[in-house]
Amino acid sequence: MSKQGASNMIDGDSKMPGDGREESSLGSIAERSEREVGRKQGIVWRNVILMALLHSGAVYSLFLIPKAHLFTLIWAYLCFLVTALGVTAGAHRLWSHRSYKAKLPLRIFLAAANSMAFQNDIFEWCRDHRVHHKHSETDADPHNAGRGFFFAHIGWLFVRKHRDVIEKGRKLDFSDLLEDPVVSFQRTHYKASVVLMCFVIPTLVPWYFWGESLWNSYFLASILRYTVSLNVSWLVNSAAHMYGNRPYDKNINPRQNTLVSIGAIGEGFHNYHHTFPFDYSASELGLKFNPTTWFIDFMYLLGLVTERKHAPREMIQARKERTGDRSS
Ligand code: ST9
Ligand code: ZN
Ligand code: ZN
Repeated sequence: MSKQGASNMIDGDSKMPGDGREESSLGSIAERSEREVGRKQGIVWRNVILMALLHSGAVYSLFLIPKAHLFTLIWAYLCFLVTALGVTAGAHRLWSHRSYKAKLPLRIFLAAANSMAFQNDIFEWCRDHRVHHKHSETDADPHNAGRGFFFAHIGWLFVRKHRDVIEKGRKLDFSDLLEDPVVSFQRTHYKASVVLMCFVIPTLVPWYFWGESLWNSYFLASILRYTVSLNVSWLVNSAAHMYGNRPYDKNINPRQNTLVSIGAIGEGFHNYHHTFPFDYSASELGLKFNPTTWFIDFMYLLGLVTERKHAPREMIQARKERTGDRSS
């Protein structure tokens, strides 16, 4: 593919000269070229190559499934669930949104689970996520869905960040994050923790406990599990910003997407989440399939969670009537 073709795919810009959609005023032409200058972000080939290798490894892993021990498959799924909780209950609902409080042992578990997810350290993940909420669907949004499905899904990891992401991000306060010693420790020891949690432990357990080959356990519990968990997370940025209804706010892009919610253990109710980001359940309580909420509620019963925030029913109803698309 030509360089221009590749960068169009990442930009999601399908306008063609002479297609009758040219800008009509000098002002908008100037604005557009300003935007394009900001978007000229060279492709980071290292990331493209690593992601291509990872995804090829994941496709190869599929052929190992019939040859693997049943316990290895169950283990790979358990690792997927822990990985997912490290992102949903950890980086997302606890550290990005502060939607509940967690005691030290739970924070340590969530940080270890987050290293298993290998999605950047908690500080960096939350920094990008807070900028995403504050500036959704603009150039300051790290995975701006306005630039198309591919960019929002994976393309944003293949280019340097738009300068607006960094400029606008610098104006936000992240001091609470590094004040948490667990977040700070994970950032300092991030590489070692990823090697251990994302690759070594998932691979060694099946080999040690039920004699699985190191080859099978590496490809199934590390490579395949990691690749699936990345894509499921990215679907929240891509599919759940494009497909689904908007019962809470029809003026924003994020949508309710049931399929994404099933994969992402309760994180696909994205119209609700962007409308009430402080809500620890990221969905209306009681109505939805939301394993992350069940986990947080269980930790609450164990005394490891306090101060779960939830939007009151009347507030939700009033908002639905005022800005919802009346779909449910
Ligand atoms: C990955 C992340 O996959 C996935 C996120 C998914 C999010 C989903 C959200 C949905 C919510 C619900 C959760 C559902 C989950 C379901 C789970 C189910 C399983 N503000 O970044 P740099 C500054 S990662 C302020 O290098 P470049 C800062 O000074 C995958 N400032 O920019 C920074 O320096 P430092 C694995 C900011 O050079 C400096 O700029 N990882 C901000 O443009 C440079 O930052 C990879 O593939 C900000 N927001 O490079 C690696 N940002 O950090 C990917 C930056 O030292 N990353 N600054 O303070 C990279 O290689 C690079 O970041 C890059 C951009 C090439 C993309
Ligand atoms: Zn969020
Ligand atoms: Zn979003």
